[in-house]
Amino acid sequence: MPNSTVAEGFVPWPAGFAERYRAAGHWRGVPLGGLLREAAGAHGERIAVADEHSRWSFTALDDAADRTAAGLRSLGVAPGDRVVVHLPNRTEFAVLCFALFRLGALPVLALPAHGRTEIRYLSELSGAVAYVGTGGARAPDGPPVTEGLREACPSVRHLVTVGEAGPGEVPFGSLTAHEPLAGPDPDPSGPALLLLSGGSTGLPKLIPRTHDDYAYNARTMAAWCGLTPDDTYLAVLPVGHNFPLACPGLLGAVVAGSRTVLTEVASPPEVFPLIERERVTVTALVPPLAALWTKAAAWVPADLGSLRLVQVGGARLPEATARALPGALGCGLQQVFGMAEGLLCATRADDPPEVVATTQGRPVSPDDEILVVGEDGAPVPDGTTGELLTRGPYTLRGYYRAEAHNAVAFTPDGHYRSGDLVRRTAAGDLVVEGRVKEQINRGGEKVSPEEVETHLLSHPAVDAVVVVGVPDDVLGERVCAWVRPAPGADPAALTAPVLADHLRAAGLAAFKRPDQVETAGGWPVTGVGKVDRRALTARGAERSRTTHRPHQ
Ligand code: OOB
Repeated sequence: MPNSTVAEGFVPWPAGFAERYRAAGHWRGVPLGGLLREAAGAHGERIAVADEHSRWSFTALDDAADRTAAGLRSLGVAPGDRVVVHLPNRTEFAVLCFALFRLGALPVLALPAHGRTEIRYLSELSGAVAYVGTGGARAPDGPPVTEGLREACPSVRHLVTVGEAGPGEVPFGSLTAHEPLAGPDPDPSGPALLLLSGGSTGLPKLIPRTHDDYAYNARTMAAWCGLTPDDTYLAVLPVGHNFPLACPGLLGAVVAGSRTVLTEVASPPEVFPLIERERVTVTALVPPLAALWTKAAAWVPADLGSLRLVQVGGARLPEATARALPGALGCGLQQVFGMAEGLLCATRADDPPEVVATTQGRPVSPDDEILVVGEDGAPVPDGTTGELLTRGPYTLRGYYRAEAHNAVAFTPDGHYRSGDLVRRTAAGDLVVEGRVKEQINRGGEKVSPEEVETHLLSHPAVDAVVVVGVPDDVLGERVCAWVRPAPGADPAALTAPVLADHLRAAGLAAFKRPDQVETAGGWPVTGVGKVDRRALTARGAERSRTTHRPHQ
C-alpha cells in the first residue's frame, strides 16, 4: 500500500475527548519536533545526547534534525510517509527521529534484535518508503536483515545506512549535508510515530502515537520522575521501545533539558564505569537487568553515587529484587507498569517503601480512566483481580490498519482491553497479577506464541507445535515449545539448538527462540476443544524441574 496516506489506518479520539484533553492542557498542539526546538531555545549549548562516538548540544541536535529532514525530503520521503528505524542506541537515532518528526514522516520503531522477517513484516504492514539501519556489517548471524527487502516490499525505495554503506545504500551522514528544511509543521493531532505492540493475539500490531499524546506522555513522566536540566538519563534498554524513548526516556529528557547518554552495553562491568564517568542520575531497566545490577554492585568496582532513580518495568519485578535494589545501587526505585499502547502506572518518590516494593503504582494522568472487570465485563471491587481496561489522553483508540482486531481489542466506548490481570489496592495502586492475553513476557521482551508457532511449523520434522511461557527464575518466563514430531521424524533430533537454528535461518529475533523444547504425541484440550495452554505451561514447568535441563 505504498500510496496510501497514514490517516487511513488511524483511529482518532472522538471530538469531545480531544476537546477535553486540550482544555485540560494535556494536548498543547506542539509537534514532537517543536519540543526539541523549545529545548534548543532554553538550553542551547548544553549537551542533549551523547554516546561513545559523539556528543550533540541541543542547538546542534536541533540543526542536525532540520538538515536531515531536508536530506530525507530530497530522497523523496514526504510528510505522512513511514520509515522503518532499526538502529542501536546511538545518537543517530535521536537525529533521525527528530528529523522525521520535523518532516511529518513517521518512524516505525523496530528493535535492534529484530531480524529479516520482522523488518519485512513491519515494512509491509506500515507501507514504509525507507529503511534506516546499520547495514550488513551488523548481521553476524546470517544474511543482512535487508536482504530481499526491496523485492519483497516494493514500497521500500531507499536503504539508508548509519556506518559503512553497502552498494545501493544511502549513507546516513550524507543526509545531514543539506540546508535546513523550512516547511509547515505537521498536524499535532495526527500520528507522529508507530510503535510495535507486544501483541495480545496473533502477530504484533502497530500503535500510532500522535504528536500531542506522545509529548504529553513524555512530559508527564518527566515530571513524575522530577527530571531537571541537572539530570543525566541513561538509555540502556533499546531506545526504539516506548519505555526508554518516552517514559520519560530520551523524549522526556529533551523536554526537561536533561542530557541523554545512549549505550549499547548493559552488563555491569561495562555500564557501571559509564555511569560513573557520565554522572548518570536516572535510568530504566527490565527486571532481569535490575536483578543483575543489584547483585553486581557488590563486586563491580565503580562509584554509582550519581544515581538517584532506577525505573524498573516491562515485566513483573520480583519483590526480593525490589527490596534489595535501593540499598545495593544507592538510589530510589520506581516500578513502572506501562504499555506501548499508552497507559503508564508508576510508583512515586514519596511513596512508602512498602508500596514501591509491592505495587506497580498508579496512573500518571488524572484523566487516565481505569476499569478492572471480571469475566462478565462488569467492574470488580478493589482488591479483586480482573482485566484492566483503560482509555485516556495518551492511550490509543485503535491499532494502525487493524480494523478487525480493533473490533475486539477495544470496548464499544473506546476502552483498550489490555489483556493484563490487575488488582487495585485500597490506596489506589495497581498490582499486576497475570494476564489473559496470549503473549509471553520474556524478561520484558514480548513474544507472540502464534508467530513462533508459524515459523516452527515450517520445520520438516515438526508436525504440530504449541508455544507457551513457562516460569523462569531469571527471565520471569521463558519460551517453551511443545512439539509433535512429524511421522518418521526422530523426536530426539528436535532439540532447542536445532529449532533455534531454524528460526535463525528464518530471520527471526533471537529472543523468540525456544529456551525449552518438549516433544509429545498430542496435547490436552479444554472443554471447548481448544489447546489447553495452561496445562502445557504447567507440564513444561514440571518437566524442566524433573530433568534439570541447563538454562540456555
Ligand atoms: C512496556 O511496554 P510493552 O508494550 O512492551 O508491554 C506492555 C505489557 C503490559 O501490558 C504488561 O503485560 C507488561 O508488558 N508489563 C508489566 C509491567 N510493565 C509492563 N507486567 C508486570 N509488571 C510491570 N511492571 O513493557 C512498558 C512500556 C512503558 C513503560 C514500561 C514498560
